[in-house]
Amino acid sequence: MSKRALRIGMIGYQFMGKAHSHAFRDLDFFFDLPVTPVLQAIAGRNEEAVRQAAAQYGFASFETDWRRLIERDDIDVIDIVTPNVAHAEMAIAAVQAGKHVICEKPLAMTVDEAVRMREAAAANGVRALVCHNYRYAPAVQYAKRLIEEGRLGRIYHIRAEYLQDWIMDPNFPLVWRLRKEVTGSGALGDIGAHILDLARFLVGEVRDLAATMETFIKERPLGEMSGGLEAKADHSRTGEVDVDDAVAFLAHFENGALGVFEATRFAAGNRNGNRFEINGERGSLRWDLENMNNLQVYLEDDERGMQGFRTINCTEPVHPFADRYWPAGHIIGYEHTFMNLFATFFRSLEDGSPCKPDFEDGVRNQCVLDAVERAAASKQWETVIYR
Ligand code: SOE
Repeated sequence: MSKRALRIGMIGYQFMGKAHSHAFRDLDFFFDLPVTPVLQAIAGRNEEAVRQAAAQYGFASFETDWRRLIERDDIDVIDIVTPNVAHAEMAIAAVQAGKHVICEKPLAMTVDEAVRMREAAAANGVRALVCHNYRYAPAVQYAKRLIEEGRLGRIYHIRAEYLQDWIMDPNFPLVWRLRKEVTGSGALGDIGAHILDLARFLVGEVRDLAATMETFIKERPLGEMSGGLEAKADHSRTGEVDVDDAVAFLAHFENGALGVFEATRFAAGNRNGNRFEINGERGSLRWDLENMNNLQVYLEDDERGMQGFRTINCTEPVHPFADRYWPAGHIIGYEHTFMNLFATFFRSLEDGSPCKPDFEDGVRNQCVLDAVERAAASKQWETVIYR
């Protein structure tokens, strides 16, 4: 018997559009899901570009008006991969039309927007996912399991960093990710939000924090993204950078743990350095996205003389999601984090099982981002105000 189709309508088509489309296309191959994702339609304002994206990614049709996509009765899930400024309006319209929603991170521009999104989803009885894909790396899921089993005991520290270098060149243009009115914040919301999600997933909720933010290059030529993390500049005109290039913050967690966070797009040589170390009373864990199949584990209980970090290659059938792919030792990559997340979400739509991170997580994440901005401005410790 053929499975029910889960018809996807995507809004936007750049880097994340490609990553999500790829994941949807491969899900049926690797996962035994109760539904079959179908790439039904994609929306974008530029007709030629959206037509091309539809053809490349495999969507059956396209729209040049996202409202039209949301109105269509042959769509079950709306996937929002647009710049941040559009998330709230699109997500609220989608849930009001009875569609489930997947939304890229950070969930919104402000806490107010995020709260309205969460409430609209709840009021319309649909499911809403925020796309923090890294918590779905098998090694990160395994880290979570070890922590929940108490292998580390009480958690004392997390130090997490997300280091990139793709905007270091002063001639790199003022793309949307560098314009406050379109993106909300800079490194903070773009990549800081990811390590915060990992910290919330693995350690718990942040209570209060102290922060500082820096903008190193204050003026840039105008320009737009041209694919991946590449951009085209118009050197005849320049504009002011009004978001952070880098952010650092110290945090207390509600459970007493201490966090040290750094997010920057000015760390030369770090193309996508998303890393954390967690220290507990009985051991430590280390993870690095650029070596994402491995989890480094240190356990205090190991025999003296034999202690040290061991490398667990999280590709054994016992590791979360690993049995979906290849035999042990045959590694997976970045794209599989999206597949694991979407597989969990789509299954949850059918059987009602929980799927995190949802819009509640998006709101909580946004509340911490807000506290970081407040603390950087006030130069004081700020309490996170959860709503
Ligand atoms: C650019 O910094 C970016 O594409 C982020 O927007 C993504 O969320 C991150 O996963 C990779 O880097």
